Amino acid sequence: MIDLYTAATPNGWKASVTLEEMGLDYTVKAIDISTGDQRKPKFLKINPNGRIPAIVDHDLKDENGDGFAVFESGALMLYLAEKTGMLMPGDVRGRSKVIQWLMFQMGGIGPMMGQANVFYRYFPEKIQPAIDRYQNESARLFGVLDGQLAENEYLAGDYSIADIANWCWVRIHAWSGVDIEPFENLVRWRDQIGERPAAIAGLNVPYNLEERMKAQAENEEEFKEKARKMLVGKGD
Ligand SMILES: N[C@@H](CCC(=O)N[C@@H](CS)C(=O)NCC(=O)O)C(=O)O
Repeated sequence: MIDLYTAATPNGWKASVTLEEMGLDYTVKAIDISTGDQRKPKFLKINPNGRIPAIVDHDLKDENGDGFAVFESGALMLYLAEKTGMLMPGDVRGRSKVIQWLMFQMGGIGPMMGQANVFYRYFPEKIQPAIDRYQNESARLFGVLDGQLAENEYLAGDYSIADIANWCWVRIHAWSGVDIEPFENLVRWRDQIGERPAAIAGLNVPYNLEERMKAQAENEEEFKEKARKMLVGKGD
């Protein structure tokens, strides 16, 4: 059995969509990143970096006899792919291609869109050159994905963890203030993956963010205020 420590964010969905695609049994441990659960000592033992997602796989023991913990979403996805033999080919060339597009998300799409979110949505001051820098770089990276998807149904051979990783971020492009309509192949791929039952199920973990926001009438300002506090490590 696997414990998944997560929140309703793109990095969290990368883990839950992967687990859903693999049909693995897992227990959701919701971490409230707006109130600082991720900085509590108990969680820091699982992820010393104090970020979600992380898993503890109780089927494999660490050197102390506890369940094996994995943090960093990309490492977590690779671990699960290796554990199950799913969503990543076994041959050296195919495996390398998946890892390349996974690293593209980890080192490019994630950080650039993440900073676009910070400067476009959450930061109290509007620093236009910073907004432009991160939005333009995100758009440039979308162009790279679009080019790859013009020639290929998925990013690296068959549907893989590389698609899941990039998709979980690309789908929130509007939150980063970056349009994807000019990238028709990217739109096709975004919509295609969005119809997969496992993708739909994974987005409901730990809860459906859009429905929660509507139900709680949590307006954008409150959400942004929570994110601002989180940025300075001051969630209540
Ligand atoms: N490189 C990390 C990034 C994880 C990350 O930044 N997670 C965010 C949510 S998407 C988080 O935990 N934020 C809490 C905080 O900033 O304190 C990964 O891919 O797992």
